[in-house]
Amino acid sequence: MTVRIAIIGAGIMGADHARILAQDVPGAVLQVVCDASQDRARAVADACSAADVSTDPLATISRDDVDAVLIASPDDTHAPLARAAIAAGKPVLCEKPLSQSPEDCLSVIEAETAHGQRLVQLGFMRRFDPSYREMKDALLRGLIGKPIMMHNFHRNVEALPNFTGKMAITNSAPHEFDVARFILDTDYRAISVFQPSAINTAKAGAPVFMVLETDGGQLVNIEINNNAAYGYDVRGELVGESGSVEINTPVHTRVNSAMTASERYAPDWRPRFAEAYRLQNIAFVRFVQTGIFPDIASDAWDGYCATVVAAAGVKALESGQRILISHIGKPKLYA
Ligand code: ISE
Repeated sequence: MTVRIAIIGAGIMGADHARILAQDVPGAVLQVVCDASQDRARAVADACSAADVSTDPLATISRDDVDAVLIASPDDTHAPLARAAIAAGKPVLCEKPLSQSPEDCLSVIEAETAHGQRLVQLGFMRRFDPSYREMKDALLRGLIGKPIMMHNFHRNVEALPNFTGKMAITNSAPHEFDVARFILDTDYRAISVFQPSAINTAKAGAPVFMVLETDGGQLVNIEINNNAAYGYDVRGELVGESGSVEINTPVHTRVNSAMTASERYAPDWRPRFAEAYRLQNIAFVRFVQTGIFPDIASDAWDGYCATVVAAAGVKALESGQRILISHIGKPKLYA
């Protein structure tokens, strides 16, 4: 079955998803590109041979020639558009975060529960990244013993002018909240947040350092530094009682010259996680074709859990206190 997909949002991620679907995902057809700017929608549609463009997301979602929806519009539109897709009974791959408000995430969960079936696959693509997959696999095979700590570093080249410490927690860190929770198979019980005092406060994107305590008794630390200057760099190490697993950045070459060996960094997350996005989008199309939710993908419940942690993290940053994390019981649909 060919899956006709509408992409809502033709910005950085919408354009990237359009390219991936058009080039790398057998069985997917790019049916509509929808964006508030008709010109932007047209540019992406032309580059990826989409059949049509639109500026109306709700009308796009309900079209008869659209089987599934990919949401890559601004963060605050994710939950309302996901609810619209659920109301239309259409599977949706929604970029992270599901919402920055736990209540708004719950409204998506309620809509899905009323529908009786999971339709929302959330774009926490790191679960599909081969390095994190191997980390989880090594843990499950007992190669490192009982897990006790996980270290995470997440660095961007330069923060956008509006990027705040709060956004580091609500926009960047949810990737780590989700992937560490996925690898350790646990929820979190508390979060503490620190910022170095030796920072240039006039510059957007101040670094944030978080320590999370899990229900499984592990410590998870996360450095978010959106002004790392030298490249996009994501590192991680899972430490167990008898070993550890570090993730490696995939690089194809090392240049040896003038007594020096050098490797390139990606300028942003798209090349670093290209394989993860590709595998995630293939899994989504298979989900639409078979009705079987991909076993490793994040769902609306996972989106809610990440947002609950982010909300607690913001409180911890603002208050300087360790904040306890709690959420509602897991609805049956997500068990
Ligand atoms: C951005 O919003 C993303 O989602 C990227 O995956 C992440 O690496 C980046 O730090 C975020 O700001």
